[in-house]
Amino acid sequence: MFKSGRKFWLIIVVAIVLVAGSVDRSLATLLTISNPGFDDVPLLDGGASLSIQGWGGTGTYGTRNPLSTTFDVDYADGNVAWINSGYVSQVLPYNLTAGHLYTLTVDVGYQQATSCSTCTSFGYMMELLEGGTLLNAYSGTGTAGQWDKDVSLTYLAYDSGGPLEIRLGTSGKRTHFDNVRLGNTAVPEPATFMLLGSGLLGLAGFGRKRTKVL
Ligand SMILES: [Ca+2]
Ligand SMILES: [Ca+2]
Repeated sequence: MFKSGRKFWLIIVVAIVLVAGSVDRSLATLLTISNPGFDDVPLLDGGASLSIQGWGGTGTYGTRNPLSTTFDVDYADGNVAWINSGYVSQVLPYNLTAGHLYTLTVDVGYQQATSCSTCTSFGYMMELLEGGTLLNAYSGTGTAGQWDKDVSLTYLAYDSGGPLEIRLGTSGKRTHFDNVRLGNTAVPEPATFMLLGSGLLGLAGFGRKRTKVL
């Protein structure tokens, strides 16, 4: 009796873990960002413009197609965003949703000292906002000539809110960003687990009753 009870509980736990796992995987998506790789407007190699399609901002910023000698290794991902003393931002067509985990990921690069002798400050920041309110921020330090790939921050939403916004900025000169991604994963809440558990218990109770009658 005790043995079969333990087995029953083990089955419930495994079922919950399996269902929760599949829910988590099926709801993990990348949210659509306008011009996330800054390649909407084609530029010649070495070319630059003082605007970024789909993005607003402060300070001086624009789109750039780096020359092969701009970074230590020839940059292979087309255009990038560049910013001097300010930030670029984009409000997304998605509202903050309770129970979702958001992961903001970008690549950050600084050109070689030989191509910019006055580029001596390598601090940058990335922020995730909701309705103009900061949710989470990350401040990092880059290296001349290098790209830091997949720099990320996360935010787990306990409450729903207004439209999500991404900000990428710097107090320095010629900070480059590329490949902006915002992942969105629905996280099963403890309440979901409890509902699921009680549902399974109800089924179990029903099954036991029938067994008794038979
Ligand atoms: Ca790009
Ligand atoms: Ca190039």
